[in-house]
Amino acid sequence: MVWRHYTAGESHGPALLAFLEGMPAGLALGPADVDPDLARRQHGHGRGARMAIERDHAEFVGGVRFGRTTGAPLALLIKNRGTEQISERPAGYQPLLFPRPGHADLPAAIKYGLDDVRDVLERASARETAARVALGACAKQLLAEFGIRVHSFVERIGGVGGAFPERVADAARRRAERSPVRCPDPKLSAEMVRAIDRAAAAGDSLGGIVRIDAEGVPPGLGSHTQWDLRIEGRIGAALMALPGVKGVENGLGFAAAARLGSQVHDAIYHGAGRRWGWYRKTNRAGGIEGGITNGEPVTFRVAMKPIPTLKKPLPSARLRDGRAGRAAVVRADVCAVPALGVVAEAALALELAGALRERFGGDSIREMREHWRAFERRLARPR
Ligand code: EPS
Repeated sequence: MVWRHYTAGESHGPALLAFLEGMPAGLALGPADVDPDLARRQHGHGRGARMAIERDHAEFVGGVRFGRTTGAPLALLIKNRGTEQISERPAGYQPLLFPRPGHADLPAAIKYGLDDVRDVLERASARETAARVALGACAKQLLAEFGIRVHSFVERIGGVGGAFPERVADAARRRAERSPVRCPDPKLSAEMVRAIDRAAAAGDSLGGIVRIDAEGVPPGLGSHTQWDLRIEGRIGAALMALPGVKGVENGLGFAAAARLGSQVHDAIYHGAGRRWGWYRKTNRAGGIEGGITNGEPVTFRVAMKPIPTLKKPLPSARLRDGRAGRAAVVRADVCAVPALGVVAEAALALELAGALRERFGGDSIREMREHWRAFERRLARPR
């Protein structure tokens, strides 16, 4: 079974491109399923002036006919509005000479032998995440066919954060969607907005923590039998690979290390009225045990570092000759944590949808449903 995706395109080039192979035939899919997530990614207090320029829209260039997938690779195109000429150097072009600490600027310039930071930032820019969000929205459509929903919210921005319950109510999720920082707690939201404003006024930037959950995930995705089949490893790798991410936790995560086993593991129950029969009253494992989903919500937390572009820049050294100076200052966001939640949803959705394809196979939605129903029948049978 093939399930792979990749993206191409630069931040200020003509467009971003996104490809996904492995989608079954017969799934209803179109821009109306993708554009709302593209818009959610663009929102959030702390974004820079670029977000007022872009109106992201996904054009389906391949894989869909008359509103349904055909089984062919999906190809999506998102046009950039904030473009620059890339075929020829325009008159008055200013290269960026001083790399920003914390950005890909220096390591990539060393690696590729470049002396203009713009050659790096064009592809390192988190603009690329628009393409991944578009693919994630397609994956979410597939998951939705099987009752699986993916959500996110912001737990912390800089020094402002709170503790949130293992199971989050739908009302809290709706509040997060209305919050300018995607946080379900209105008081914390207001404090986060103020913290972002303070950082902006000081010429600084802020990171934070987002929580992502998938509900309705069946037991049995991933496998304990091989390291690269373990589902938390696959999801964890996808989340760690998002721009700015420095830490990922599943369930209790690092906090589990300080507790006794009896305070960490989720006691097992079985009841006829339950969706999968088996269930837990707590979900400290974050829905995964032994590299396999256990039927509880899959939960992750993702930590993002502050944006590397600082209006009051840190010391740096010129790429060409190492001359001391200050890091480049360009238009940028002060905080992109609210957007990270939407991007992390996409990464989780893509990994879960891939694991779902592996588990239930089939070349069409109809075949996948037949396999899913056989699995449900097996779980429903008393042992
Ligand atoms: C980014 C810098 C800013 C952000 C950009 C990520 O863009 P610009 O350099 O054009 O002002 O707005 O994010 C996006 C364009 C986006 O769509 O998220 C960076 O350097 O990473």
